[in-house]
Amino acid sequence: MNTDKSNKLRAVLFDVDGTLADTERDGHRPAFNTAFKAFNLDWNWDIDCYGELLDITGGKERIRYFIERYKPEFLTKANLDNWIADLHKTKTKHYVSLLEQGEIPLRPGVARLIHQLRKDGIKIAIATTTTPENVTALLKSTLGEDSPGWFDVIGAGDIVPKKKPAPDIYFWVLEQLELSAHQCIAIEDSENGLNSAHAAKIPTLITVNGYTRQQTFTNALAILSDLGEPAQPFTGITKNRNILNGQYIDTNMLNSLRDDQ
Ligand code: XBP
Ligand code: MG
Repeated sequence: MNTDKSNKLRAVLFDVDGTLADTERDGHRPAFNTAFKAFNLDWNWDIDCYGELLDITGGKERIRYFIERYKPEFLTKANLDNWIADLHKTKTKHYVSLLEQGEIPLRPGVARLIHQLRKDGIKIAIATTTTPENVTALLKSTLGEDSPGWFDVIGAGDIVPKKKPAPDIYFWVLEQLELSAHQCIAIEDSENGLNSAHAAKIPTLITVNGYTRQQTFTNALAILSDLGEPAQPFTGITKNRNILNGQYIDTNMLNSLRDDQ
């Protein structure tokens, strides 16, 4: 257990999907649809339908929920769990190859902030529900071949039994980092992600995207359009619903947002 009680920011814990990159609509969704075709299924998750399904975190869990809700005739299939796992493996293969083609860029400010945190000696970690191969492929295709090694901890997928909004993945990452929640900040894009980090008592900053803009985000340190760039400022409000002044998120602003909470 960590005994350093100082309030200095020691680590930033990044969510992946929707936070590092807008992966859901044009990445995961088409990869699921391609896998369905490969399995001779006439299922198609359109943009709106996928938005609803995003309430369920985890690809395998999302497929199971879809079956329970819309295709109950599949519930009697022999070895349903294995079949879902195979279908999901095919989806992962398609998703990774999409990333390898460089189809999905990082969101504004993400690369800049990661580089600055490394320069400032602040640890960086990943806390995500998605499959580990997906994280590595996204980092390599956007930040370069070595970039997965920049992260002090990568917590992903089935490494914990309960996915977000349960706090398990954040507890796991904190334990690996040997840090306490108050020494960290999490960056998330969704209410499920916020609830997960908040349940682990980690102060959390939100950058919204098309699928999550309407969510309420009670308990977030601040809600931003994105992390911003010097030439492309974010728009945002603080926890107390004050307009957040500033242009882009850097180490100083992360520290002051935590101090103001
Ligand atoms: C988002 C998720 C994931 C992805 C799909 O994770 O819930 O399930 O939609 O990835 P996060 P898999 O926002 O925590 O990064 O199919 O590999 O589960
Ligand atoms: Mg997310």
